Amino acid sequence: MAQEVIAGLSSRPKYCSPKYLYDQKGSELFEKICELPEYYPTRTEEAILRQAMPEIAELAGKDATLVELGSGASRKVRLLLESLSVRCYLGVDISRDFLVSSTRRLAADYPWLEVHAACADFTRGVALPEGISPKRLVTFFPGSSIGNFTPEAAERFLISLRRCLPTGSGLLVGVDLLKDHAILESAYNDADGITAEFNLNLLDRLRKELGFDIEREGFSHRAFFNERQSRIEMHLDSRDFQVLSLNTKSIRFRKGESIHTENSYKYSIPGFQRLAGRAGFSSRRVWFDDDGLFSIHYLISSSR
Ligand code: AVJ
Repeated sequence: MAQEVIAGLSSRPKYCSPKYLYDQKGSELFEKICELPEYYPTRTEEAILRQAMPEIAELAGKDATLVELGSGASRKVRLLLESLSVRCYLGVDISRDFLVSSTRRLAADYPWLEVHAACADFTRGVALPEGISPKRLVTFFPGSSIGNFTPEAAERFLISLRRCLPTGSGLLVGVDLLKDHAILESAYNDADGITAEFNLNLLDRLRKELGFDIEREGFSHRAFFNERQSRIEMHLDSRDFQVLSLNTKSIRFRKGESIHTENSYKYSIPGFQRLAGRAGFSSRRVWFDDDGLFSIHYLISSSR
């Protein structure tokens, strides 16, 4: 983490991978974001899932193994576990304690289910742990987390995922849709400032875990829609000129210079289908809400 963060802060423009937003506090703040009135993705995805469940169950078939990427609080997956006849579940998340407590809860609530947890950074690639039977596999990648990747990286990620799945495996992926910019921007600039907290929490983490002399008071949250790139960008803007030090390293900030902490790409339905197609996944079915806010795709991995 230290190496990656220092490399990002030493480049121009400065950036930090969004995966570092998810320490225990960050994961908790993200759960709060999901309940905000402005943050439509979570509740919209959940409503679409509920409606689509009979069709999803049919596509997934019986006795499937369900792998969830970025499982977090493992809330949405309960819908799947209750409606599909899943035999085995694997939750994958970078936030260790959070992962352990949420998969423990799943195991307690569903005694018939075989539950596995893998604390892993899946952005580095995916491999199934031993003991996971690869027959009838469905991967669940909810929340439009795929939007954190650039389209090129999303394509590479899907290719690496496809390579470790048996041909014909299902991928159920939530994808946030392009829409009115005001709706998008308010989802990342909520009135209660929870998203700002979530973003600024990264600085606390750098101070506590890596020993940076960095204070959240020196920065402010900024999020906006970049139309040309079709993405929400989240930044931490330096309020003033400042120099941060870590051991022998020093990192200078101009006033207003930012750390780019997250991208959240927004797609059209055909745009995402084309991307998945280039990675060797063919579209079986896509569901979306009446307002066209969010989409869920059921894709099948092909053999090439
Ligand atoms: C978890 C990556 C899907 O991009 O909307 C929410 C993270 N960042 N508010 C998103 C997030 C700020 C979220 N993802």
